[in-house]
Amino acid sequence: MKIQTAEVVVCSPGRNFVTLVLTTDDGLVGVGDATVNGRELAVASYLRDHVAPLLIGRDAHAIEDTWQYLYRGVYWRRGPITMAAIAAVDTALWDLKGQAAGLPLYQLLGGRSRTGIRAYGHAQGQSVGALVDSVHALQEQGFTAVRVQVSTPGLGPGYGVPEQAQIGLYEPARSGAAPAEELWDAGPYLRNMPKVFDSLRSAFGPELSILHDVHHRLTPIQAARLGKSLEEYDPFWLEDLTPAENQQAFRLIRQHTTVPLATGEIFNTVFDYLTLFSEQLIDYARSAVTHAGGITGLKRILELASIHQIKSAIHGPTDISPIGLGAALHLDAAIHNFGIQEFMQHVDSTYDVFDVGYTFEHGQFQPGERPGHGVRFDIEAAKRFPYRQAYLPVSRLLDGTVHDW
Ligand code: GCO
Ligand code: MG
Repeated sequence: MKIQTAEVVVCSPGRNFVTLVLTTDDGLVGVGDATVNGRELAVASYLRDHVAPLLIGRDAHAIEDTWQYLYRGVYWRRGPITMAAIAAVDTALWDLKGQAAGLPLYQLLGGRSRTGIRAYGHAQGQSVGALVDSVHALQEQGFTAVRVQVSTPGLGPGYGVPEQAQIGLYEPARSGAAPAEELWDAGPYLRNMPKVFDSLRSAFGPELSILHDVHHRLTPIQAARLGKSLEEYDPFWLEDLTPAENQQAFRLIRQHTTVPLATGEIFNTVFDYLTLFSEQLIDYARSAVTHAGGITGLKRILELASIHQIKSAIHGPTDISPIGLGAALHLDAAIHNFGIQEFMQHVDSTYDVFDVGYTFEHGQFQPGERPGHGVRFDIEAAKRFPYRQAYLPVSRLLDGTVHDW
């Protein structure tokens, strides 16, 4: 089975996505996701100009060799753009292998290890009241785990909360010639969050799994303080408490709190986790198929995580395309150390282009039984949704200093 064509499509059904479409000499079509939010054109060029020409004529079954060829052969290894490009190729090749075998991808990854894939949804609000309503709305959809994000008084809507006072989708990237700018001040945030969690536990009791994403904004000692202050409310996890490229920073947090910790959505190779794993500094690894070198790359990370009893929590925002989510669900179904799957729901127009084989019901996903990863890409429909320049916001402190968003 030889690769015959390799096409890169940037489209915007609801938001920007980068999709790689591979066809083979026996008429199969495999697709992969390479979406890097705010840098879509960079990864599209990497794929179109430097990778696609090298794929033509290669054996589509040689997944590991292709992965190593693209990882070691480029010399300038690692990084979000390189690893997203490799991810798209890898995911498309696993999709082709499943189709050639007539099997859903999870069967090639070891078969099912669980009956369903538990997901968490995104709840948000500009006030605690609006946040409570948002959690109720998710519970009605069957979610038993919710991520909660709320505005900090005096700091505007803030991360994870739509500008409009509405219960609905929060799309972080905003179209325009330059990034939007948001304010951050740790003081009011650290004083506000224990009150928010107290209200949530009063409203929903002890059973609901409550997750919160700090989004890289605290110093290590501020992170330790937040963890300690929320411990009595039993969070399912606190995510991205502090920038994790300094993996050792988590040692300080662990000294002060037993709250479970999640990080890694912006990581793209196993090397980003080595200290965090070996010293038990986190409990959930957040990398996605789309950003960590595909099924092959993420499987390697999660196998190492399993040695340290660290679980998966594959990143699943709207800027992971349905292809990236669909591929993740097959890993979720097969690996032993599954933790939870993020499900930030795509808007309807996204499904005009991506035909998914997975289902979501009663708070759980099923990967579907279609051969391959089961997500199909309508290249003609994609043309109706041209790319729109969009950036993730930039965060600044009250004195104007750039901060982590
Ligand atoms: C999450 C992430 C997202 C990111 C987004 C950036 O936990 O889902 O933090 O909300 O902000 O994926 O593109
Ligand atoms: Mg996050």
